Amino acid sequence: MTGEEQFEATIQADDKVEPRDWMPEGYRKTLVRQIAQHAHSEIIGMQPEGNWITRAPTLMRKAILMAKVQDEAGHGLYLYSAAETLGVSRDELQHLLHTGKQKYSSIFNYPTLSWADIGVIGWLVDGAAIVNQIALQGTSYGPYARAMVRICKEESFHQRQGYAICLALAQGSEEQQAMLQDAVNRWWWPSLMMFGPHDAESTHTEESMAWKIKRVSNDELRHHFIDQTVPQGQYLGLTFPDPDLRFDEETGHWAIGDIDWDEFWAVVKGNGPLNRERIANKVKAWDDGAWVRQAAAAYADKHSRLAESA
Ligand code: FAQ
Repeated sequence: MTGEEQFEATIQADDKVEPRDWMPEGYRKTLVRQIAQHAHSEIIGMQPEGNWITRAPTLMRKAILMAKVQDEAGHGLYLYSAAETLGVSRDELQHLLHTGKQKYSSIFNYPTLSWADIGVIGWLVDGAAIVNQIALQGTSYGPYARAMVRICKEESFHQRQGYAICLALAQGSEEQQAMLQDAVNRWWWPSLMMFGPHDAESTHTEESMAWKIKRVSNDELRHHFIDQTVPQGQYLGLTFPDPDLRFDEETGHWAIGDIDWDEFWAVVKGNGPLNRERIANKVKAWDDGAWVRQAAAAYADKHSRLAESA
């Protein structure tokens, strides 16, 4: 069998493609783009919640939030490692992010204005992330699929800690309930946008589905998330900022109004509320951390020389 035939057979059999296997250049490039974008999202995604670590209302909430934000750093590292197996270096990927040549999820360009935002991010943003990532556990590239299994376990805790914050606020004072409702009003539509453009507008879906990189389309995942989330919001006594939201008896699914795609594309193109600030913070952290990378490299170099001379 040629490499190409082997690749096709692996995809057809639902087996995993591994780093040393032959793969089409387009498959490799699509994976690098998606995995890097995913990794960057985890790292940039630390900023909105990191912003509240010093202001968490209790010591317990602070400890939980610190663990959650730290988990996101870990997710970024698993994903950068998966991308590295495709022949790109982590430094190269950082450079592409810092210069705006690679993207990260639109959702992380919105501000966290109140403590309720932290609950709502866990409930809606991590909730949306899990729906997408559970499907990605079945992706055809082995290192990406395996990273997803571990990430999904941790995301499940993230979603629950967010919902637990929302539940406490929903059962709290009128002011706390209003704060929670305000956060839902601001995060609902951006969370739905996380799944990407409608299938008809999605540039990569057809090819990515054929290669089994993507297993479920953007719209299908979005609908799954809506069906799962609306009853959770109702349980909390919340409303959603969509006058057209209704349960469609015929389809058995929730139907929504129109998504504001102008807002989505403005954010994706760098003009969301906080795009510039997020990247500036990231570049500063990279520059400030140069000495740590140099020290780690010098330490590793010293130990490999010691091992060689032993
Ligand atoms: N933001 O052709 P498609 C997390 C771009 S979860 C920005 O449909 P594709 C956890 C897309 O890149 C968030 N850009 O693209 C967490 C493409 O542009 P390009 C991260 C977006 O790739 C929680 C163009 O639009 N999760 O971090 C977005 O087939 C809390 C056309 O779109 C992942 O990345 C967007 N939302 O499908 C962390 C999951 N949507 O590249 C911290 C893995 C689309 O041609 C705190 N990724 N675009 O210039 C995926 O599943 C896919 O890449 C999609 C997009 C579904 C996001």
